[in-house]
Amino acid sequence: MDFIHLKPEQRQSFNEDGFLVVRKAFDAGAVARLIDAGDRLAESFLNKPEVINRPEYNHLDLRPGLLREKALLALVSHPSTVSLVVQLLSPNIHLHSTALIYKRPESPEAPSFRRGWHRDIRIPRDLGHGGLPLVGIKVCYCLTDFQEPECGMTLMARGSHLRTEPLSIPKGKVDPKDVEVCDLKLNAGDALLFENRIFHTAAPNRSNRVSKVVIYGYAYRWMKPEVYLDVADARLLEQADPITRQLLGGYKDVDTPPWALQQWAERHNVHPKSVPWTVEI
Ligand SMILES: O=C(O)CCC(=O)C(=O)O
Repeated sequence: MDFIHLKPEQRQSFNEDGFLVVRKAFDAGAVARLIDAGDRLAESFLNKPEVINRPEYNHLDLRPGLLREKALLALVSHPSTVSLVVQLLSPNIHLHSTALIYKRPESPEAPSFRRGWHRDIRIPRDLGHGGLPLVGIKVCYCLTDFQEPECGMTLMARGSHLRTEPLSIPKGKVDPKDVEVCDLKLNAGDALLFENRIFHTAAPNRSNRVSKVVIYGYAYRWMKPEVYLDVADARLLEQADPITRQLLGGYKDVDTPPWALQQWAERHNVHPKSVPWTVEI
């Protein structure tokens, strides 16, 4: 995997906002290959008759089976995004989740479907909202342009990753009042990195085209991947390059060092802080 240096201003913006936009993360050829692959997986969804006033009918959130497509498998170790994830999180990571999210146009009058502000991985259910750890980063790859308001992009509450309480939503409304809600303007080929603690939500697609994204989540290797990723295909692992093998869960236990990304990071002068068990006093 090629090394892409994380700029200090990118780190700062990720730390302050809880998300980071990477412009032109993949080229037009990759966009076309990913759309081909995504459309194949979404074929029955795309061929359903349009029911404009049934928003639930117009959203596809497909989780299993993505890695059977070559273009989607190649994305697992995509340099311009995964390099940054390693520098923001750690070399000790693996793929934690996959999703193909397509949204067909919805009626502007229909109530907002799946508007549900949340933090990822359900950690606050156990630990509460205070002092939450950063344990995972999702990469949202845009396969279509997102230039209009409410055209299907996931909404981000800027800076809410550091919030120590639930979001406050005024009665009868769907969005919080005291945080900046970002409906980001992105192009096909751009990627949006966002961390597990940031409050975010699905948003409607009120445009006249189908919106398309692929979202891959990466997390520390001691975090159990989503159940549909559990059984890594042996043949797939055998054929994969060492970094992809690590990301697909190729090391059986967490005591095995994350050799592939650790060596890659060292080669590129990325040295995660060392945390000893004991210190001499
Ligand atoms: O469908 C969406 O835009 C929301 C995706 C989301 O909430 C997630 O990936 O955690």
